[in-house]
Amino acid sequence: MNNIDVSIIMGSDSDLSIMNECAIFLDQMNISYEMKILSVHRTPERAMEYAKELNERNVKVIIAGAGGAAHLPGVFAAMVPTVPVIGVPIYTKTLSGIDSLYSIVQMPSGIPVATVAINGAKNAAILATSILAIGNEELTKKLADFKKSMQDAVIAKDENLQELGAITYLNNIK
Ligand code: RP5
Repeated sequence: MNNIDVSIIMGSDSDLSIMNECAIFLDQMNISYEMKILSVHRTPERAMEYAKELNERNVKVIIAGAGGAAHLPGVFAAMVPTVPVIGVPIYTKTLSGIDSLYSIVQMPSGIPVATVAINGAKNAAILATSILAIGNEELTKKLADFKKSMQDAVIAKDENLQELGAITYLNNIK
């Protein structure tokens, strides 16, 4: 079994396009991960096996995305009790992802899932990076550089707005 820092799990391949945003960010940060489709409803035994496996590996963060009756993050928080779990509520057509959000965020006391916004997969990866950066100077620097580049982008936009005015600015970004 290979060592990885982050396990990215999701309930269905219909979650993959969103959850892949985690992979893109972790790649940018050079953080090792693996991705798996696992359902605590449709493949309960397989999910339990993988949870057991994670307990034996040195995985540092689990990111779990699920939609609807989204039990995957909570069950993994219960089954892998010493590893932080970040839950990503996936948007649903029926209830706009509110179902996923409430299912993931309302964990009982003692079994937390750090829940990001609906479809907030990139933020889940950023939060995972912050956790992994504790005591890791190189990763802290990479994360700080990323935050700085975000700041610079906002400042550049404001400078553009001041220079062009709102109408020209909006015409330019159409
Ligand atoms: C959940 O059910 C999955 O996480 C997914 O978001 C949702 C719908 O799954 P599919 O019917 O698209 O496979 O378990």
